[in-house]
Amino acid sequence: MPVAPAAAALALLIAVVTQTVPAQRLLSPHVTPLTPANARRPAEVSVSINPTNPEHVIAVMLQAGAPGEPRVSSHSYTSQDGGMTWKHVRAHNNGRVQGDDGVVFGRDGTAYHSYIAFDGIRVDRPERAFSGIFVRSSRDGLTWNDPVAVVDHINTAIPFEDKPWIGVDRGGSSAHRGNVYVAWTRFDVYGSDSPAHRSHVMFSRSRDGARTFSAPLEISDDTGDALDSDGTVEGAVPVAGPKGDVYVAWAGPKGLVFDRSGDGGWTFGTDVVIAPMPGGWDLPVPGLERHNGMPVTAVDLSDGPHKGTIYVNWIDERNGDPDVFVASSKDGGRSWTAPVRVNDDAKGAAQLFTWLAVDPLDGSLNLIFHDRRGLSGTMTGVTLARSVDGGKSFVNYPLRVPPFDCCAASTFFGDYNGIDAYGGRVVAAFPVLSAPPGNQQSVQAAIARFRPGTQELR
Ligand SMILES: [Ca+2]
Ligand SMILES: [Ca+2]
Ligand SMILES: [Ca+2]
Ligand SMILES: [Ca+2]
Repeated sequence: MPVAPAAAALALLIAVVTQTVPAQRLLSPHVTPLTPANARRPAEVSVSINPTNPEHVIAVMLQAGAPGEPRVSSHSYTSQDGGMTWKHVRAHNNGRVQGDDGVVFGRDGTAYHSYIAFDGIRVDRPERAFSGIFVRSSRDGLTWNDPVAVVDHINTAIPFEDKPWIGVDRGGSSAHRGNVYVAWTRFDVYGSDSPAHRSHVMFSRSRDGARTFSAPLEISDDTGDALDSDGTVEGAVPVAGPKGDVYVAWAGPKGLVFDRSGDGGWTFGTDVVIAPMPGGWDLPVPGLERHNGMPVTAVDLSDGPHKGTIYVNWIDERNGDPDVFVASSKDGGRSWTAPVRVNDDAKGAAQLFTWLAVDPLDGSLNLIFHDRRGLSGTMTGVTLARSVDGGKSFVNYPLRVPPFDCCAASTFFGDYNGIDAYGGRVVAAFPVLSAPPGNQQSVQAAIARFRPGTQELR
C-alpha cells in the first residue's frame, strides 16, 4: 500500500522516536537480574565500578551451598556493559563457611575482594574450627589470584574474626596511594555473654597490593561485648581521603564512633563519638532473622566543593522506627553535622540495609536501601537516594521492583546491600524475592545514569 504524505511524516517521526529509545530507556533507574534463577539464596552483596573502565563492574556476594558444598560460600559476578549483564564466577573455597563479601577497585583497575572463612562457632567442641579473613585480587573479575590471609586461625575459632570491610587508597595526592586496608570486629569468643569476653575493632594494611598484610592493630579505644548485638563494636568500613588520611567509623555501646589515621593506617587516634544511636545498631524488624543499622563510611575524592568531606551513613530508631541517616565532617572527623534523614516518607515505615557510595568524580552521595513505606506488614520495596549538595538534602527514587513479602519464604537477607557510583553512573545491588509460590531469592541490579552533579536521569 502506498504511503500517504501524512503517514510518511508519522513514519519518520516514529523512526526518530525509535532511534532515541535506547537513550530514554534509563530515564528511571533500570532494574535487571544480577544472579540467574538457579542462584541459591544470594544475599549480602557488594559492588564496585572500575575507575579505569566504568563499563566494568564487579559484584560479590554469598550464596547457600549445594549438597556436599560448604553451607554458605562466596561468589562473584562481572559485568562489561555497566551492569546490564553479568558473568558468574564461583569464588575460591577450601571447605569453610564464607560470607561478609566486600569488593573495591583500586585506582589502577585492580579489584580486591575480602571475605570471612570460618567454621565451628556457637559449638562447644567443634569437629572443625577455623576463623580467617582473606583478600584476593583480580584485574578482570574472572580470574583471581590465590587468597591471602589478613588473619587466620587454624583449628580454632577463638578469637573469631568477623565483619571485615576493605578499602583502597585512591587519593590523587596521597603518599599512601595503593595501600589496601581491612578493618573488622574481633570477638574474644563469638556470642559469649561472659563479661570477660569482649569485641574489638581491628585494622590491618597492605602496602604491596594485598600480597601481604600487617599484624592486626586494635583501633577501638573501648571494647564492646561479644554478643553480636547493640553492645558489640561492629561495622568498620575503612576509607582513605584525598591526601591519604584513613577514616573508619563503627557502632557500639557509645553509639557511632569514629577514628582516623594520618600515617597510612599505621597508627590511629582517640575515638570520637559522631552521634548517639538510639535503639543501637541491632534493629530487629518483623519477617527477618536479623537486621542491622551498622555504619558505612565514605569520603569525597572529587575536585568538587565538598572534596575531602567524610560521610557516615547508618540506620537507627531515633524517630521510633528505622530511618536512614547521613552525617558529615569537613574537618577530618573532629566535628560532625547533625544527622540528616535520607528517606523522605512519613514516620512509621522501616527502611533496611543501607549502603552509601560517594561518586569520586561528581561528589554525589548515592544510597540503596530496602523500604517498607506505603506497604503493609512485611511487604518490602527498594529505594535509591541521591544527594548533590554534600548530604544536606536527598531525592528518593523508588525502584521498579515488585514489592515482596520479606520474608516469609527466606528470613536471611544478609547484612547489607551494595552500591557504587562513578561519573554519574550508579550501580546498586540488593536481594529480592519473586512472588509466591516461587519465592525465588535473587539479587537484582539497579542501574542509573545521572548527569554528573545533578538529579537529572538520562
Ligand atoms: Ca554477614
Ligand atoms: Ca582509637
Ligand atoms: Ca537494638
Ligand atoms: Ca522509617
